[in-house]
Amino acid sequence: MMQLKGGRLAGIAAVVGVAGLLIAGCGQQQAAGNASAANKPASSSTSSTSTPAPQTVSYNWEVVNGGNSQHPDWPFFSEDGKNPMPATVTLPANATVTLTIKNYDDGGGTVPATYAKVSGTVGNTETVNGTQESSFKASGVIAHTFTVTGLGLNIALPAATDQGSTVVPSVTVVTFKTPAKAGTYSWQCYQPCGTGSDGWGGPMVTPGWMMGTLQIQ
Ligand SMILES: [Cu+2]
Repeated sequence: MMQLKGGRLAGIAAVVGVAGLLIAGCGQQQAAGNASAANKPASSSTSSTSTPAPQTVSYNWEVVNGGNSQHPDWPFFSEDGKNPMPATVTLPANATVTLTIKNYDDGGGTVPATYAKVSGTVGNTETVNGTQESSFKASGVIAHTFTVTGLGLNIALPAATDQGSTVVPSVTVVTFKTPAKAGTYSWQCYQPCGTGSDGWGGPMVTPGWMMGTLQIQ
């Protein structure tokens, strides 16, 4: 489990109150959480009964269009612009998250209509290159999506543009609220950008690349 690059220390503080059960084995120590954990029955399997204080956090992600030595031809979501995301991405619970995603992939594909609409964000909108958007054409525009079905969250990432030999990334900014309670969700890109005849292989099925786990804690 990794804390996202750019996250604030407050994100770690938000873990206070989450039972030690959840974070045992993740290599994190949350001494302040011991008091509430001690009051739980030993057999408790719930991860949290308290709501952390609200907070505001922001992160910068990228979608990189290949070039990773592991799989040079696969696009991937990234925190550092070089490596895929961790298999499990962690966001604080009860937080207002502003996410900025620079997409360097210039290939727009086709998505089911559902994923051409922005959902689950504040106002069901996102800002792309400074312009507020709520939906896109389903074909030829969207290069990738960051979709968390369990949260109703769909962020569509329009293709980058080529200007001569320079790729100008699309810059998408969204704000959304995370659930008040801890939980585990799946995220997936729904533009078939992977390998195989249907585009659903390779990065589309490899955690951290075009899909993975989202942990709210
Ligand atoms: Cu994708």
